[in-house]
Amino acid sequence: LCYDPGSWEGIKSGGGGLVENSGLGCIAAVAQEAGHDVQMWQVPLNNITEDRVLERATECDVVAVSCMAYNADRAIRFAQQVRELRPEIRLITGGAGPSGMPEYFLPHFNAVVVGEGEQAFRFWLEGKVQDGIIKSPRNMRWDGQPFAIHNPEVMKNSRMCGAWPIPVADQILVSAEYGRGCPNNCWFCSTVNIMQRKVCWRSAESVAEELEQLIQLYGVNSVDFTDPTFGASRRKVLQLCEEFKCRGLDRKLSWFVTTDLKPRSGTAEMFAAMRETGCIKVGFGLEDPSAEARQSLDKGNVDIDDCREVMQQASDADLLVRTYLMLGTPDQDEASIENIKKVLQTWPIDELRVAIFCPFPGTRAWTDLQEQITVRDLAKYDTNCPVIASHWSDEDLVALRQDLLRMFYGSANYQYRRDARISSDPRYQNAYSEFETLMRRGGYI
Ligand code: B12
Ligand code: SF4
Repeated sequence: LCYDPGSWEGIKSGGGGLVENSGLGCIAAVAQEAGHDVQMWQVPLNNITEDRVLERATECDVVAVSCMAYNADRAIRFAQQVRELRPEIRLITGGAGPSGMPEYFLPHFNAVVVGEGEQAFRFWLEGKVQDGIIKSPRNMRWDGQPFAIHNPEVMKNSRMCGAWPIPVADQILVSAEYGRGCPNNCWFCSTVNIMQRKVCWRSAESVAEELEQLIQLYGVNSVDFTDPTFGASRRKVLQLCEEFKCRGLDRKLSWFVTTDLKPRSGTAEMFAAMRETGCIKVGFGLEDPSAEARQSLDKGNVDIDDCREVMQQASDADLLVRTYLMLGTPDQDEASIENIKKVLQTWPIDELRVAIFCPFPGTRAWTDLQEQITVRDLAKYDTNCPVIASHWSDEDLVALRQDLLRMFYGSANYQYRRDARISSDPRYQNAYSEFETLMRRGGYI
């Protein structure tokens, strides 16, 4: 049994989204390929209670749990309950949480995988590696295999807010992976605990084939690529766009990617090709627009004007621009906020996500900030709760985030861009309305 003990709490940051856990799908696929009967559950996306999953778990031989830091204690509680009920069941865990703090999980699981899980899990199932902390070494790296199990019920319930131009209610969303790995090494990021820095790509054909199957089987119409830096290779992106075009997927799918803000030659052409083949939105981790802040976050030596230029290129290609910001980082103060406000009023931004800074276990930020950490309860490590002492009180920081979101969505910049979209394609009207209703319900606007 493969399980993700999700929870709704982690989904509130500035609009939020819900999508299947594709890492869990990769693990499930390994077990299935090895001939095991596999079931996969994700709370709350599967309409199932944790108690019911527990009942099912006790009928299995192996229970594999995927989690982040914020649901680490839920994952551990679940493992403890399984052990109490049937001590002979073998328990294994992996994902962003266990990869950053394997020792924390070890007393409750037979094995804890650090990093990519496919090979490590396969070898563990075959008895080729022993119980304990399994660090995914070089020869256990992902080999670009195109499989991951997708859970139809989870897909039906998946929601990526603001998935324009498809209104949220009509969405059948799936996660997909083209490349794995991130060439950057941001100070606060957990991804570096999981993936290597060299990006390893699947073939464009295998991604397109997988999506074709998912369209046929489940009527999927939107795709969230989980690649940390989708645009790291223009050549690979153009290959994928070409493949989508040849197979007519450009007319069947809307897709969304996240990429970095490094200026690269040919980026404008790459964005144009993406837009032409169904990409609707690109997310950028700006985090903080001040050059000093970006330097201390180790966001790479990219000039802030170049960051704006990359976003402008995406916007010029008619892609919606989603921007991620972080609040409450150690160096931020009032001047930083003024700078952020200026950017929000003038840069080409269509959608904003604001996270409260969180030093995830296992990151450099976690090590460096040990003395500033005020909250040790991991359930709060979901980027909605302040967990370090910052320039603001906790209440003020949360209020500041709300103010920034309200300011942005009430700004002339946002309204102007929104109205321009709707007049260019009336289908945006419904999508914007649904998105704004969700934002209002969440108290973000
Ligand atoms: C897609 C994504 C989402 C999606 C889907 C989340 C999900 N349920 O999977 C959405 C948008 C919903 C989301 C939300 C959140 N996310 Co998110 N997300 C990502 C992202 C960009 C990609 C994850 C992914 O699919 N990767 C591809 C798959 C193949 O890799 P993987 O999941 O790591 O799985 C591999 C290994 O980890 C391992 N593995 C995983 N599970 C298991 C289980 C077993 C048994 C084994 C053996 C191995 C194993 O093997 C897998 C295959 O190699 C990562 C950043 C990143 N690039 O990794 C952040 C990331 C995972 N998210 C993060 C966070 C904090 C969140 C939120 C809490 C808050 C927020 N602001 O977004 C919410 C929580 C929502 C929820 N209820 O789950 C953090 C986690 C940090 C941490 N240490 O806890 C990350 C690392 C980003 C970061 N800030 O550094 N997220
Ligand atoms: S670019 Fe994104 S995924 Fe890569 S290290 Fe930085 S924050 Fe992490």
